[in-house]
Amino acid sequence: MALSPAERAAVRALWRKLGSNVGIYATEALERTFQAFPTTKAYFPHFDLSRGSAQVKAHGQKVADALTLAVAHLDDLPAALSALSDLHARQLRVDPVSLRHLGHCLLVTLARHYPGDFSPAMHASLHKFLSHVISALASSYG
Ligand code: HNI
Repeated sequence: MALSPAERAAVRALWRKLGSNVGIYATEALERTFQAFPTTKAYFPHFDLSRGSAQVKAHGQKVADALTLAVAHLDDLPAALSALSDLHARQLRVDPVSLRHLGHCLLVTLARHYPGDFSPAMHASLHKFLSHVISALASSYG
């Protein structure tokens, strides 16, 4: 189900607050994903995955930019993310479970850095947003 107007407003408000820090949090979320769900590391054999890796940081910024694009296109996520869906589902064949692991770690990271904003309603809104992003990315899978 699409995000309600209130859920969209919550996601947009938090994103405004994140400002230029989205890359920092996406990087932390990637580091958490690799540590908490080590099977996800298999997709990055060509990366230095050690803590503080410049490659992970650069990749975190790319993930962050894609998420910011998604926030700007809440009405039409599948179209906005169609090229990325093709990349993840068809070319990289990232399994949907790994996508959900990163979504979970993004949620944990944001809750940790914005505890005062993380009401149950904000939690639900972000979870729904991330679920939509993940569905869009996995939509070419098959
Ligand atoms: Ni993902 C590349 C966004 C989840 C594995 N990924 C990208 C790029 C973006 C991106 C943007 C860069 C594309 C380009 O260069 O054209 N990835 C996202 C987003 C999510 C996500 C928004 C989920 C919220 N990716 C994942 C997950 C995995 C993953 C969960 C594997 C566990 N992604 C990759 C790999 C690449 C990649 C592998 C290529 C990396 C490289 O540079 O070689």
